[in-house]
Parts: sequence; structure tokens; C-alpha cells
Amino acid sequence: MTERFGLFINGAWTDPANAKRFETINPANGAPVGSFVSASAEDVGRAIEAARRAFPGWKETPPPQRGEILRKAAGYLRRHKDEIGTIVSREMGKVIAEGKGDVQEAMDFVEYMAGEGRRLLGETVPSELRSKFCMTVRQPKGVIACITPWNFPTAIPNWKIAAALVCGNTVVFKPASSTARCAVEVVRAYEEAGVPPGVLNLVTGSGGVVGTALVTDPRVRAVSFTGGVETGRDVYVKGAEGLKMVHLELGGKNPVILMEDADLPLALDGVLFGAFGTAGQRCTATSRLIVHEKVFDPFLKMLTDRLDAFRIGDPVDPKTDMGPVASRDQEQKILSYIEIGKKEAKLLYGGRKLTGGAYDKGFFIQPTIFETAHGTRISKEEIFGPVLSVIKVKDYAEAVRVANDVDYGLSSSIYTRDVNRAFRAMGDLETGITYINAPTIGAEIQLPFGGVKNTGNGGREAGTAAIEEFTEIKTVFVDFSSKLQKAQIDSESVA
Ligand code: UN1
Repeated sequence: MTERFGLFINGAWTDPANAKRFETINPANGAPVGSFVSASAEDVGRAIEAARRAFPGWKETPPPQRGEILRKAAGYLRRHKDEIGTIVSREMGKVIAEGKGDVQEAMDFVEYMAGEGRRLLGETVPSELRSKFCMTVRQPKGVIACITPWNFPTAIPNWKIAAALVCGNTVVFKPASSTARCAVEVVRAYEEAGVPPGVLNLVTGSGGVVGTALVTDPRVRAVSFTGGVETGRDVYVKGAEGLKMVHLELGGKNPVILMEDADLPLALDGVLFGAFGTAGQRCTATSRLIVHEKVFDPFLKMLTDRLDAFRIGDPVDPKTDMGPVASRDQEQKILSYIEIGKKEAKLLYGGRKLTGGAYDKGFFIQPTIFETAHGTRISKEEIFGPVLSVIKVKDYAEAVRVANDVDYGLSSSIYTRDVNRAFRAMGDLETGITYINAPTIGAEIQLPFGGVKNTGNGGREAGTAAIEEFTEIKTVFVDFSSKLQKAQIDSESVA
């Protein structure tokens, strides 16, 4: 029997009567992982109401105490890292080292935010008038909807939840359906840590029902969403109707630029990890390799030789280099892009669904490389799979022009030994994150994460930027002069 899970509302796991249910599966072999409630709009309403009622008490809880709960939640993740990492690997399909890395990233961030409970810094600023004190303090926004993707099923929810909670908000969490089992572990960490009833609520179910109910409910003050551009736009528009703050973290078409003076063996490891790590299913995945013509042939030979030795299979087996893609939908989408690529570009490697034996039960796609001119669909659209478009260029200027000529702007990278060029690239590349001599993936939680153009709408997650995302600034003026002082008018006489 598939293990059944309920919704987490007002501090209790509940299984609404006559609820519809859905199952998640292991994308490596189709085995069921868990059964979950397909929440109705009424269920979502109950979760929002619980969060609304819990808000005043949580807002009044001293932030260091809120941080203490986060510290305990991080402890749960630490104690169960291997077990949860295995659940991530089984339910999402990333290799076990990355499954554990997902949990590590979650716990790192929760711990980092726990410390934020003792900061939540405001500013003190001089006044233009005498006997007057000016400062800013941070206040929570209220009920926040956290809507998260399947590719980092413990890390990304925690980026949002931990930051929202330490700032004093209450949360309704809607995870991607295909990784609902991972979401249960995320919530259990806070439950065991003693988060008060209603402060964190979990509603599983479809975007159409649960997502829409969250984004349109006037009791929800802000929405933090990570996912695809189309859904993100819809969330933004619906949120705008209610004048909600909507934070979007969307796609990428991230380039590695390989210059003629690059350390090629170093770049080889970087490109393999960037393009085929997590089977290319990171927002930050290296989906374009922009190569100087002088090193094009030798580097492509090095790349394809290494892929010959790539082991593709069960992600839980530590010897596996690349697991399946996350779902049948993903598989279909990636394969259809590969077909587009075969028409508009030159297939250099891979290009097929893997079949036969154990492969038949899962969603396995070969690592795939196309040589393409800049401007083809595969070179500009986000595929979110193990498909790398390689583009030949003649110099740095062309490399930057190609790198920037896409709708996205999350991450970018350049491999070069020329320090002047490296510094120039930091300014020239139109992305929120730039790596020098490292691939486009692997951001660390203590720095801001996010992008420009269609990657988002200007905000950043993680680092101290997370605090900006989840607080309202209140500006406070204290006049202790015992008389009316008029800013801009009385202050003029000073000069
Ligand atoms: C994502 O793909 O949405 O930088 C997040 C990285 C990870 C996070 C990626 N730390 O690759």
C-alpha cells in the first residue's frame, strides 16, 4: 500500500473527507512514492485562515525565539540528511550526492536564517531637525504563499519558508505535486521544532486549484513563486489584481563562455557538471556553451569522450553520474526539443530516450549536445533537461553578444585566464549571477540569488536579500523637542 499523507493545517495533519488524491512516483522506475490530498479551494481557505489567525502571536514572538525554532528545524534536517536525501533522489530523480546536497542547502539556509533572528537590521539616520530621532524597523508582511518547484524540493521551499518565518510572517506552502513527499519532510522539520499551530501550513494539489486559490485570496499579502515563466506571469497578473507583492524566480538560458586561453580540463569538468548535473534541470543549468573557434574542436572532442564514460541509471546508486528526468511531462518536453534541434541544428551527441531493461520503466534521456548557430529555438528557449547547445564564436565581443541575446538572465560563466577580460565580463554579462572559471550552477545560500530580464521581476532570494523579500520597512520619526517642528520648512533656517 502506498503511504498516505494529509494536509498540514493549523498544526495538525488532516485528511479531508472524500478528498481526491494523487500519487507521486519514482521517475527511475515508476514505483509509487506516496499518496497525497488534492486540496480543494475550501481546504486552501482553511489553511489561509489558520495562517491569518496565527499571525499576531507569531509577529509578537521575539525574533530570536523564532530563530530558535529554525535552528531546531535545521537540526531535524541535519539528523535525517541521508534519509531525506534519499527521498529526494527517489522522488525527483537527481543522483544521491545531489539529493543530499539539496538537503544540505536547505539546512544551511535555515541555520543562516536562524541567526537572522538576532539581526533583522534596520537603520538609524540623522534628522534635519534638532531633538528628533529617525530609524527604520522591519515588520512582517502577514500571510505569505510559498509556491515551489520540484527541482530543489527541500532547498527552495526552505529558502522561502525559513526567511518568511524568521521575519514574523505566517506561511501557506504549496509544493510542486510531483515532489509532495519531500514537502512532507520540509514541514515535519518545523513541526518537530515546535512551530506554533497555523504558522506553517501545507496544502498539496494542483496549481489550477491550490495555486489560484492562494494567489487570489485577499488574506494572502505576498506570494513567493519559483517555477516556469508562463505560470510565473499568471501568478504575477493574478497577484497584481489584489495588489500583492509577488516575488518571481523563473527560468534561465545560462551560458558558459569558453575563451581561447581557458584552462580546458578545468572547463571540461565545469561544463559537464553545469550541463548534465541534475540532468540539466536546474534554473541555473548550463544550457549554452559559447566557444571560441580556436578551441572548439579539441574541447568538443574532450566533452564527447567524457560522456562516453557517463553512467546513466538509478540515481540512488552512488556510482550513477546522471539519473532520469523528473517526470513523464518533462521527458516529453525535452524529447520534443530534441526533435526540434535535430531539424534546426547539428546533433553532436546523444539525442535519444534510453530504452531496454531497467530504462523502460523510467524517464531516461541521453546527455545531448547540438552544434547550433545562435538564434535557433534550442539556443534561446529553456529546455530544462540534459541538452546543451554549443555555439562557435570568433572573439569576446561576439561571445558576449550571443550570451546576452536571450530573454533570460539568471546565471552566466566565463572561463579565461585573462584577468582584465574576467573583470570586463562581470560587467558585460546580463545576468543576476556570474561565475569566473566555474560553471553556472552552485550558488551559495549566503549570497543573493536571482536574475534579470524574464528570469524574475527584480527581487532576490537567499542571502540578506531574503530579509528584504519578506519584510515591510517601517520608517519611524521620534520628535522629543516638545514642539511642532516642520520638516523642509523649519529646517531651512539652519542653513
Ligand atoms: C534552481 O535551479 O532553481 O545554484 C536553484 C544552484 C543551486 C540552486 C539552484 N544552489 O545550482
